[in-house]
Amino acid sequence: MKFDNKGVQKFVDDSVALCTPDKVVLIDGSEEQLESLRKEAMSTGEMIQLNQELLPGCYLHRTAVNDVARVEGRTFICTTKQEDAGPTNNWMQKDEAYELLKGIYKGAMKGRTMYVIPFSMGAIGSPFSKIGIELTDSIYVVLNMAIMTRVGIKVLETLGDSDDFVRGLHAKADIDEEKRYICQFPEDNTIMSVNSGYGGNVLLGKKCFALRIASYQGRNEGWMAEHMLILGIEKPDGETKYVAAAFPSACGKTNLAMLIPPKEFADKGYKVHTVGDDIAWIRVGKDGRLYAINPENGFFGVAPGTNAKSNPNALATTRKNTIFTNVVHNLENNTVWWEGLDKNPPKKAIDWKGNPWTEEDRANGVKGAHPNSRFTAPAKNCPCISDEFENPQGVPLDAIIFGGRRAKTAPLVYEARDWANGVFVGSIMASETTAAASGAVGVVRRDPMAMLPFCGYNMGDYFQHWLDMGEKVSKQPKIFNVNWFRTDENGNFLWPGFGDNMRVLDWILRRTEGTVDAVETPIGYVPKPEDIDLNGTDLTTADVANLLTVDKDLWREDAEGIEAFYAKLGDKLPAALRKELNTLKANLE
Ligand code: GTP
Ligand code: SPV
Ligand code: MN
Repeated sequence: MKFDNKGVQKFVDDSVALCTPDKVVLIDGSEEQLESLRKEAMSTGEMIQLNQELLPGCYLHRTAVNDVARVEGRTFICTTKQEDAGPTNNWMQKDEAYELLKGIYKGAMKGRTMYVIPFSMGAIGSPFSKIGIELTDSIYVVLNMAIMTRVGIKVLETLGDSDDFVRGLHAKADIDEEKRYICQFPEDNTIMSVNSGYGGNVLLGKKCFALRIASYQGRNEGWMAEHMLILGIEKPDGETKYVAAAFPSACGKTNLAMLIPPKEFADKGYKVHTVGDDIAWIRVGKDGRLYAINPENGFFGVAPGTNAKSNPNALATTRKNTIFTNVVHNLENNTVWWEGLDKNPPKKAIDWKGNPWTEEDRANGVKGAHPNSRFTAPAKNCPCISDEFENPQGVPLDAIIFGGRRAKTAPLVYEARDWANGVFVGSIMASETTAAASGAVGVVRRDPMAMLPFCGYNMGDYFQHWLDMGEKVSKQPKIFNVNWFRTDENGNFLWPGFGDNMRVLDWILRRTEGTVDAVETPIGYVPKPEDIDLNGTDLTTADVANLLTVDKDLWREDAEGIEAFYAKLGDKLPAALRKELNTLKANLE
């Protein structure tokens, strides 16, 4: 295969020589080519075509049972020096990693086709955008990348003869867990992923490029790549304010990004516009404010729990041209189902493992869909997609919100005192683990800025970069922390969440406008309970007061955890954050 771009030519030639595919096919971005690939995937059973009347353009795919989530233990940052990956990443010396991987990729595509996917993260040609080339032997990956990113010839034309592109090589190989590696080489703009066929491990534009490689690029080039949704909130006066929010995996980004305001807010004229649900690239604009784009072109969302009440916009987004992964196949009408979709699980069904899902299974509480089952849906399907979605300059941010899944310690919402304190608040985030990554679920761990699994360099340097970015902007967004997941002694959520989160966003916006007061606590500012609009809920001001308590004993315990985490960063820990921790401790005395 011939390319005008010398760098692309060499990358493809070297990879072909290593993986020895039978055929090489360039993905040109045309609907005809994608359609023929869908047909091929149907003929081999890789994808199942769903009911085309009810779900036009929709397909179902099942991954291997041992391959259903990101694998953090097998994800590596490969650099020359270990210090550059830092204490929070798995590290491999980069030359050793190349050697090891060469052995695994050797001949891995024999008898298979290698697809060459030119893709753009961000609108093609935007000054915010970056280009990648993913080579893969999976049609499922090609079809997902065609939804999640902008793919095709146009991308190659935009790249021209530039060498500024990310090289991604993915081979399914034998889906062998023992030989599964997700390796990022930030110094070489290179990603190598092998022995997996699942989402975040193989859609290389997403976590591998848009966060791990891009966070490193952003530090060198003076911008930020963050695990954040981007949301526009239109107020009754017609003005739209934008916020970005970082929550760990499966902690509510897609849901918040597509929020439908409660009736009382909608009646007043509030509307929500989705810009992104997972990743934000943030730069300083000409006016000195921070601007964010969503580099993706689709949503790779968690299916379970998505329903007409919790997230009608997400559900509507998945009604056409969507790929479902590891959900229940409803054989009654050839559609899909998952836990939390409705109260009528199909009687005739196949579970995510590909086995009949019987009455008995259901009675025994055997789940039909994998807890990390997902939909891949085009952003343009979303009923509330923002008019600014394609804006090459991005949207200006008024607030940055951090948040996690904390049963106790964190209050419903609090506001940082200033930028440095806000960086501290992000750096001390902790959250219960979820099914989005393999391993135990429900264990509290430190997940700074929701970037623990995604920061492509030393976390201490990353914190310093956050502090430095604050210095570069003329109008800093205010920084907040939210927690939708506080529970009572029986484990029930105390806050209704979902659409009702608008009530907290409303307070956040009013704080950015300086039109509402707050109460100072040892950790920052919390609302006066009566300032959270409860109109239309059965909550009382006392309930909100309870959600806003800052328990000094719990926070003292947390401060110990922060201390231990900070200790790991050694002398990479910025002095400003050490000072913030000392202030917190003093405030808790
Ligand atoms: P990734 O795609 O993995 O990055 O996840 P995400 O952060 O986009 O999470 P998502 O919005 O898909 O939500 C994950 C889970 O959290 C789902 O089971 C939701 O039902 C649940 N969830 C989301 N928002 C809320 C909320 O406000 N309250 C409660 N109790 N649960 C929520
Ligand atoms: C996450 O885990 O944060 C996701 C899904 O958004 S994945 O693409 O698998 O990373
Ligand atoms: Mn995510």
